[in-house]
Amino acid sequence: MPEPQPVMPRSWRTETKPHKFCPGCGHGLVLKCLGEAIDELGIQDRAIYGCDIGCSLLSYNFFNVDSVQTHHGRTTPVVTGIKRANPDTICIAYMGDGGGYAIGSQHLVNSAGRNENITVILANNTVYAMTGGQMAPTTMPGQKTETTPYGRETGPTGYPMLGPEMVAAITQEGAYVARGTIANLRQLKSYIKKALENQMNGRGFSFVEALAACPTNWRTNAKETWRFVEEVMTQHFKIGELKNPAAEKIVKPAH
Ligand SMILES: Cc1ncc(C[n+]2csc(CCOP(=O)(O)OP(=O)(O)O)c2C)c(N)n1
Ligand code: SF4
Repeated sequence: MPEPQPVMPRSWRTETKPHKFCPGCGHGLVLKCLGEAIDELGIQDRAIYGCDIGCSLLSYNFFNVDSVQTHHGRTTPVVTGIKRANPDTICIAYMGDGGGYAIGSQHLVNSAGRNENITVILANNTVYAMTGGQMAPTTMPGQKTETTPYGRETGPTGYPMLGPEMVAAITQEGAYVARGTIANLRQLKSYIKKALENQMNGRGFSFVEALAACPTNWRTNAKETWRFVEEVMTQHFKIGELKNPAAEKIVKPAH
């Protein structure tokens, strides 16, 4: 009897699987939620997927949808241009925390400020993973990285960037903003679905940060990886919806 195959989202390209992420990587889980969300909303034929430089680029051929891979930090403006030229498409920009909060932060801020009708999904793994695990804007206080070998000191380097909180503060009415985690995939998928529905309903900017894992650069085993995601990251990054126009109220993240 042939081995039962794992169920993949219909919008994934089966011929490019197994994917190229390291074992235990968070990117694959976030993209599984995105794939299932695309399937359940029935938007595969009009979805456009953009990915950044960083480990997210390994997903350039991940989906069976029109896809584009951009320069580092530039996925948001590329996807904005595609959406403006083709308003009937559903445009998704996928990136890491370095791409969204460091080199591409100006694009995130300005597209959010203009209430562009696109969906940005950002995997926060607390490091610049693809280049070998340097400190990122989201590195946790005390976290050891290639460039903070004694742990991140908040004095000279500040505190981890609170992306969804910033986006919630600068967006107009109509924006959807949430932070989910790979430790709760059902919830993360529901946030991504609501973000896509926000765009489908023409309400404007939608943004989901997903707490993700990089065991390769964290140098953690499976148990340590999950402990870092569930217990350490959530001390600073609160999970929940920050703005949900469908619910017509601002929801405080759960503490
Ligand atoms: C303009 C430019 N600057 C710097 C780099 C080098 N670079 C490639 S990936 C990367 C960091 C990626 O980190 P992040 O965006 O957090 O994604 P991750 O790899 O963690 O998923 C950097 C600095 C580049 N490719 N292009
Ligand atoms: S280096 Fe980290 S983020 Fe990149 S594929 Fe490996 S586990 Fe994932």
